[in-house]
Amino acid sequence: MSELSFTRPSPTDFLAIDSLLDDEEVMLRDTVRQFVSDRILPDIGEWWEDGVFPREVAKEMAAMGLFGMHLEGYGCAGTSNVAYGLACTELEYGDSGVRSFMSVQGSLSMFPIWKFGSEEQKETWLPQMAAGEVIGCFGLTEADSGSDPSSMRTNAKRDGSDWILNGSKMWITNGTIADIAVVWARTDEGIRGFIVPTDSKGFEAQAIKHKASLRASVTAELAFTDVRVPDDFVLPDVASMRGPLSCLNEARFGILFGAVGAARACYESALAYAGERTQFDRPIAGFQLTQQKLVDMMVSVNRGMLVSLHLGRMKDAGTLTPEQISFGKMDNVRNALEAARTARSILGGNGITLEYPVFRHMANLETVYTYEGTNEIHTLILGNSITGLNAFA
Ligand code: TGC
Ligand code: FAD
Repeated sequence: MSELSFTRPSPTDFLAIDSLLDDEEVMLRDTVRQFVSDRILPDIGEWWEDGVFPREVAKEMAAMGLFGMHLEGYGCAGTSNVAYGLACTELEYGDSGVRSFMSVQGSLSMFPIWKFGSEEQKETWLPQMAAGEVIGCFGLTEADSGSDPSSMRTNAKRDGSDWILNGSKMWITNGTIADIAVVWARTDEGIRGFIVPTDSKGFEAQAIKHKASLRASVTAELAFTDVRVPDDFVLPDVASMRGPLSCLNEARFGILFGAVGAARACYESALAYAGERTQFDRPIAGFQLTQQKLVDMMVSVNRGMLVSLHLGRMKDAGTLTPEQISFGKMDNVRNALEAARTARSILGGNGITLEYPVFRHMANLETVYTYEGTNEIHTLILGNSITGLNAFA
């Protein structure tokens, strides 16, 4: 009788998901992982506490080709969607704010220009944005229009060959450090996208202070008072909510991968802590209740990664639908938040400090749960999809 022998699965890649990646994907993943280990993890606790994200780190991300990496041409790296997703996972292992920076630059600011812009707009802006020389932000949400952005009040009216923009936007990532804002506004022709240089007369950005989440990321309120925008700064190829919602598909896709990174960081931190921390003369990892928590987290991280990879392969094949992106965003983020809370409990009192990454991730994930479509909105998108009944209003 032949003897069967099995290698014990890795606690940090239990289902051997690495084996589903090709060499190029592994290389990219490892490069970003190293960057996070060298440049983010040593200082992120301090940045988070101080409420800053250093611009030079963004420059380094640009030099690695991360901005607009899944877009073709115009100085962009043109990687696969899976590669983009894996980069998000690694960056968010560091901090959701770091991944946010990449999402906003690549998926929310560069993508609309790449998808809906004129040839001249693409050539003007995209190479500089890929290089990190121009930083963008994305203005969709308003104080009174969050989950329902189609109720926006920001508006633009034609004035000769220019447009006059009035209104305000709320919760805008990178708003105070951006060089351009892609602003979505109501016009007589529908919802249009405006590329607004942030030094335009009448443009104001004010940082939102006292955040208890996503602190290593700038969030701002934008105000537009008779901002004059030339017609050739308006995105020509879309005039409806399809414009901003298409950008959200891209960013939500990055988030569904990213959230798994945050969950993995929490799981690994709790696993290491539980192995070292002794109570009642034994490591707390030896208690059944702790093992249950560790196993739940491990399963959740592996399942989240499998879902992400599957959706990534579908996106690369051109078959992924917005509703399927909602599936991943909704489920991976809520599971990551649950994992972070569980990890926090394993760390006991230490779990509430910034000495460990867990509380920071847990607080960040409250934002991730809310932005890019709240958990409830994605639930309703899925409900609509499977029943054919719209329950939004
Ligand atoms: P609806 O009437 O269904 O459709 C209006 C038009 O849009 C098209 N469409 C889409 N196109 C592309 N992708 C999608 N996912 C689309 N969903 C709808 C649709 O075909 C139609 O096109 P057309 O040309 O026929 O006019 O849309 P609605 O206005 O009723 O919206 C429905 C709803 C609630 C799902 C939508 O408003 C929504 O997703 N709300 C959530 C808002 C949200 O996610 N905001 C995020 C703001 S940005 C942000 O949070 C950045 S965080 C920073 C970071 O990522 O780090
Ligand atoms: P609301 O829409 O007021 O929702 C409040 C609650 O009501 C939620 O639980 C929601 O799910 C629920 N709700 C609403 N409608 C329904 C419904 N029909 N059925 C059931 N429940 C419902 N936006 C940008 O445009 N650009 C950015 O760069 C950006 N960055 C952000 C960064 C941070 C740190 C944060 C916190 C937000 C950011 N946002 C950005 C805004 C974000 O997208 C919104 O906060 C989000 O869409 C929710 O809108 P709201 O906060 O107005 O909440």
